[in-house]
Amino acid sequence: YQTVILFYLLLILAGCQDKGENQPEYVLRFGHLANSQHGWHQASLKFAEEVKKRSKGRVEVKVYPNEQLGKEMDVLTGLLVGSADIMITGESLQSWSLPKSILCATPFAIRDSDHLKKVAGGPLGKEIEQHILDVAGFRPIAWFERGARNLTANRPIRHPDELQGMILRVPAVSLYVDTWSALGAKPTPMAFSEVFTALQQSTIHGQENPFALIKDAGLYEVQKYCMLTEHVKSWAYVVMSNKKYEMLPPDLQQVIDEAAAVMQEYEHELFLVQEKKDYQFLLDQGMEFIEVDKEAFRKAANKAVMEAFDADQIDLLNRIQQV
Ligand code: 2Q2
Repeated sequence: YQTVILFYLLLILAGCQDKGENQPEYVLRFGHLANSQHGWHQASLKFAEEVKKRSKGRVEVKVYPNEQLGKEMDVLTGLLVGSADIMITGESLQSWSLPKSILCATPFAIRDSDHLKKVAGGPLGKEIEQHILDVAGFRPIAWFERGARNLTANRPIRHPDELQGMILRVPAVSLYVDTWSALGAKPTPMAFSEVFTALQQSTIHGQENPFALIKDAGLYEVQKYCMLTEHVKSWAYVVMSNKKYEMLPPDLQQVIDEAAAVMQEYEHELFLVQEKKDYQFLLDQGMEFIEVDKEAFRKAANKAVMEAFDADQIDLLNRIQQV
């Protein structure tokens, strides 16, 4: 009889211990706007896996694609109030009194992929990251190269003159509003998760994004033409609430840093092969690619940027262009 009781006691104890080992001490919510096909999602899952492995299950990262955790601007607030912990963002940070952050996506500032890597991964990138951390309390833990942004619409556009009257969705980025206004369109800020429906219902006529998002959000179903404007070559940041980061013990902070480095490298590898595939996919789906008068776009955009930027932003832009 006693042995039976002892046996059950042991079972209960084992159960408790088991629970203790399996329950994570920390759960981190990681949101982004892309869908589960997108490289950002694959990279986020890689991060979650690395964190779990390296923390031996003490930290769990839950990934929410498709703005499931909220629209980009709302998740930024979420990071501060604790309803989200990690997210992928970039130029939208401009609206958070982070003037230097817009340099990650300034029209015609970056020449090519090589230039982008030197800037984002070098001292100027560090300067932007430090600014984001110091001013807003968002801690950049990785950066992702993105494909060039291209304009899509249901009519071909070769010159800015043809943009007159076009209602163009842009993310909530004031420099994008300034630039597209100067180019002649009617830019209207909108969350990414609303773009497909808005295009379908023709409340907007066009949008601009890299091939990857045009493909993964199915925008080719509602847009016939892709104008090769390549007006923005940008990178995005994976940012974590610094408050949350600092709540973690040092060993787990190290886990985050290491897992983020693995995620970054993984995303860079994915990006290398993905761009060409995405282009081919869009072509196969019947999208038509249109060469534009790039110089005309560049000239008008540069003028808008110079008018919108303050002295510090112009200084940073100059330093970027010297790299
Ligand atoms: O079009 C979009 O919503 C994205 O490609 C955005 O450029 C991106 O998420 C930025 O808003 C990043 O801050």
